[in-house]
Amino acid sequence: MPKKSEYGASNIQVLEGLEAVRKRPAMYIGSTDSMGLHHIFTEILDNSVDEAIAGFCDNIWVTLNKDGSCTVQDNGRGIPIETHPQTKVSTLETVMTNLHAGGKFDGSAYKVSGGLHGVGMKCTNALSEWVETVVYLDGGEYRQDYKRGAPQAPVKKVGNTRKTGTKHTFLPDSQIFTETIWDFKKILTKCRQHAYLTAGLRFTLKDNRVEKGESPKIFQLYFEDGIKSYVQFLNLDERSVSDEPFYMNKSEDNIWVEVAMQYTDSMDENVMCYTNNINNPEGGTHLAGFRTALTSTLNVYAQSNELLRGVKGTLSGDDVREGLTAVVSVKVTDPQFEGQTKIKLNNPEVKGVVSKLVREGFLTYLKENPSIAKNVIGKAVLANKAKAAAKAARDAVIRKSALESSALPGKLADCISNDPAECELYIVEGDSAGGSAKQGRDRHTQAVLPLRGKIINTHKYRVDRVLGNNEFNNITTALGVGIGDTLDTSKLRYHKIIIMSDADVDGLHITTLVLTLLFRFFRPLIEQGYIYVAQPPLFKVEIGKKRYYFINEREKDAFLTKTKLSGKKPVVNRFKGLGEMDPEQLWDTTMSPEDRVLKQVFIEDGQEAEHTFEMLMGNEVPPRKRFIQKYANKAILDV
Ligand code: 28F
Repeated sequence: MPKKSEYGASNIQVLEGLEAVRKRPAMYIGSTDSMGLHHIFTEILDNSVDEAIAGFCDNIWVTLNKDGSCTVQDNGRGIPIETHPQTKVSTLETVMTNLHAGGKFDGSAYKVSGGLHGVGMKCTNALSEWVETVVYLDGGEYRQDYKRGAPQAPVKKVGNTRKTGTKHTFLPDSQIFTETIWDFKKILTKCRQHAYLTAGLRFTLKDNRVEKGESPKIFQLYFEDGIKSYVQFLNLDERSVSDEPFYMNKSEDNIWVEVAMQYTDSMDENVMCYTNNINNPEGGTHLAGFRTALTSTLNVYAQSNELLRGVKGTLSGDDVREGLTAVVSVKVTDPQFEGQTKIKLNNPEVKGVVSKLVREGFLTYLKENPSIAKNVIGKAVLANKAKAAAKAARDAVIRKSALESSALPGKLADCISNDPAECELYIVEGDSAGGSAKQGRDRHTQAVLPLRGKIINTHKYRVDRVLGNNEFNNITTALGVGIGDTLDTSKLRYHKIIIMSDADVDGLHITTLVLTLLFRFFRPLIEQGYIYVAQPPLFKVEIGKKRYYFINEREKDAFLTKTKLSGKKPVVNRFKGLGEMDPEQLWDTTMSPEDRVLKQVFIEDGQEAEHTFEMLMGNEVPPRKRFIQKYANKAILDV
C-alpha cells in the first residue's frame, strides 16, 4: 500500500491506470522506438490543435530543449483547474493522471475535437520521466509537476499573468523508450501538416539542441489558405493544369467540409483525407462522398457541353481522378473510426453532406472556369481512351505469352526449385554480367534475368506505352504476379527479387529504373519485403595468394590499416563493373547467401516516396536539378 503521506499516491486507481500504460506502452502508443517517442509528442500537440479547431487558440510553440525534454505551449483557454466533481482533485490533475476521465474514452485512443480533448496526455505523462505543466488561466499562473505520471503536489498558483493557455514540458522516460532523441524533421512535418489543415494557426518551432555558439534553429509555419496551400505544396514538382487549386469550405448539419484540389499532368491520383485533422489513409465516408460528387459533376458538365466525343458511356471514377491532387478535410463532433487505428471514417451521414456540398461547389467552379473545365475533362477523356488501349495491349501481351508455350522470356535462366520461398530472381544489368551470373549461381534456387540496356522510365509513360517495352514485359512475365490492379502476390515465383548492377553511375541508373517500375506497377512486392539490391564489391585487395573484397572505401581502408603491420605489400584494385568478375568471384562476393550483402528495399513514407520518384523521374527538370546541386558534394564519382 503506498505511503498515505506521499501526495497523489492515495488514489490507487490512478496509479494502477498509469502503471497499466507503463507495463504495456505499445498497446497505447504502438511502439517504444522512435515512432512511439514521437507519438507521445503528437498526443500533446493534438490537444493544442483541438483547442485551435475549437476556435480558442491561434498560436502553438514547440521547443526542443538541451536536456532532451520537449515543451509544447498554446494560447488556448488553459486546462481547467477547479476541483473535478467526481475525483475531488483539480480537473488538471484528473485529465493528466486519470485514464478514464476527460474527453471521450471508449477504449480507442482517438481524440474528439471541439475542446473535449483526448486521453493522450495521460499516456505522455505516464511515459515521461517528468512533466512540468503550467496553466495560464483567469490572470493566474498555475503549476503541477509529475514523475512517471504521479503528481508530486497539488496544483499550485505560482504567479500572475495576462496570458491564457497550457504548457507541458516533458522528458521521455529512457526506461520505456529505446530511442529518446527527438527527430526535428518528424516534428516539423507533423506541425506543417496541422498548419495546412488549420488555416490561420501559427506554429513556432525552436530547436535549442545546438552546439555552443551555434544559434538555435527557428521555424515559423502559418498558412492563411490552409489546405489550398497544402495542395500547392504537394504539387510543387508537378505541372498543374490551373494556377490556383479549387477550394471550398462549407458546413451543413454541424459537419464542416473543406476541399482543395488541383489537376496536374501526372497520371497518379493523390487524394488525402482527414477527420478533425487526423489522417485517414484508407479514406471512408468523406472520401466516398467526394468521389461520387467529382465523377457525377464532371460527367454532367461534360455532357451538357458535348465534351465526351469518342467516349463509350460516361467517364469512370478512375478516369476523372487521373492526375488529381486533393485534400478532403472534414470536422465532425463525434467521429466513428474503423477499429483502433482511425485509418477509416465510418459516419454514414458524412457521405451525403460531402457529396451535396462538393457537387454544388465544384459545378459552380466549372461554370466559372470553362477553360480549366475543358482541360480537366480533356485529360479524363484521354485517360479513358488510354485505358481502353492499355486493356487491349495487356490482353494482347497476356494472349501472346499464353500462346507461346514457354511463357517465360527466352533470356530467363530459371532455377530448378518450384518453391518460391527458397527461390531468388537476379535481375542483372547487361549480358556479360548476366552470363557470369548464370554460370556462377546456385541453379537449384537462383534464376537470372539479364537486362539488355536501359529499360523504359515507367514513371513518365502511360501503361499502354510501358506494356510495349520488351524489358518491362520480361520482368512482368518472370515475376508472374500480373500488374497494377490485377496484381496477385500469392503467384510470386521468387521470394527474393535481387537487382544486381554495376556500382557505377550507369548501374545505379538501371537500379533506379527497375525500382521505379516496381514502385509504380508492383508496389505490394516492395511493401511485403520481397525486393533487394545486391551490393557487389567495389575493391579487391590481394595479399600474397589471398584475396579480400570490400563493398566500400571505409571497410577497405580499415582492413589496410589493420594489415599494414603484416609487412606484406597489398595489391588494391577497384572493380569497374560486374563484368570484371569471373563467375566464381561473382558467386563468392555477391550471390552466395553466406557471404553476400543485400539491401532490402522498403517504403517508410509513401508520400515521401511518391515525391522522390516524381522529382527524380518526372517530366519537370528544375526539381531534379535542384536535388543534384544540393547533394552533389555527397556523390561518389566514378574515378
Ligand atoms: C500543450 C498542450 O493540452 N491544451 C489544452 C485545453 C482546454 C480545455 C480542456 C485542454 C476535460 C473534460 C474539459 C478549457 N476551458 N496543450 C493542451 N487546452 N483541455 S488541453 O478541457 C479539458 C477538460 O472537460 C478547456 C473550457 N473547456 C475546455
